[in-house]
Amino acid sequence: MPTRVPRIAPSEITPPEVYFSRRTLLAGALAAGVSTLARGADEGAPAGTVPLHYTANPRYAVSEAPNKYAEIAGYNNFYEFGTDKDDPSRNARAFRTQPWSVRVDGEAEVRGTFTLEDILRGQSLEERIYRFRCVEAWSLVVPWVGFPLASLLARFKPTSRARYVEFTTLYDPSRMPGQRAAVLDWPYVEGLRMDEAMHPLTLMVVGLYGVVLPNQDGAPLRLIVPWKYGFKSIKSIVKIRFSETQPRTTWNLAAPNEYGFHANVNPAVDHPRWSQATERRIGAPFLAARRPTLPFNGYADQVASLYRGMDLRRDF
Ligand SMILES: Nc1nc2c(c(=O)[nH]1)N[C@H]1C(S)=C(S)[C@@H](COP(=O)(O)O)O[C@H]1N2
Ligand SMILES: [Mo]
Repeated sequence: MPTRVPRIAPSEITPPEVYFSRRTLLAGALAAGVSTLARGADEGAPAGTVPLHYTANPRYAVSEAPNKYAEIAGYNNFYEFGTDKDDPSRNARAFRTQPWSVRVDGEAEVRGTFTLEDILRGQSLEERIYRFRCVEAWSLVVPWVGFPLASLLARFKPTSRARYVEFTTLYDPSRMPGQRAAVLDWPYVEGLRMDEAMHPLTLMVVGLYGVVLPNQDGAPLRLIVPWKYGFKSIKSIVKIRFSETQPRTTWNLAAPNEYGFHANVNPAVDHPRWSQATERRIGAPFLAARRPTLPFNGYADQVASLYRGMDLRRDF
């Protein structure tokens, strides 16, 4: 029988709204404020954003200059809120992410429905400055705030049959207007092999630039897998399912010859309709904007061994 993570006594339950906006966040407002200021007034998160309590993890920080908050929050792919890059920031403004819960299912001893508060309990948030590379050949450097996915998945005690983990985005056309059109096969689904999911680089993200994740970036909970093309980094997650077989993934279903399951950043394997050899850094001056794409997006030392023996041209 699956067990459940013990629930706290009703008298102790703080509504997620209060928990996420007051206890966790404002407790660290001072520390968060300091690091935001250190970046310079024009690059930090604007007024009205909610600071998070986190520590910087220099071990996972690229030396390239981070993009500006306005670039990260204003140039998005989130088809649930429209297909143009500036649609999500406008159309997700009214999206409510509280209350939020995540259903955990499949090959795990611990299953059930967990509130965002349950998911965050016991996790300490860290900031990691990752390169982020979209399959459309643009890139950003983003100071994400989150916690290793591995530390969340371990709590569900995956069984020995769990070889993959599947993630699902919220399906609610009344709140996600882009879902009223059949642009993609909703809800958005993605998946990782267990060893990829448990890799220390794989981050469950709740914020960026020291503040709570803007809706357009996948609030309240999204994945970041920095060595894979951006479409693997699924947003607004409501379901996690452990499985024995490889899950279906949205972009692979939409165009299997263009988007593979693995989707490792690979300058040597072109997209059928364009080159993947270089990328355009959003916001960089025109002449500096184009730069060579790195194998595994620059994380080869840490992840190439996961794919030893695989033909990455065939398994793209
Ligand atoms: N649910 C959902 N997740 C998604 C997408 C989407 O359309 N829907 N787009 C993906 C793609 S293609 C990219 S490049 C990144 C963009 O993340 P960002 O807007 O935070 O930069 O989100 C990924 N996650
Ligand atoms: Mo993307």
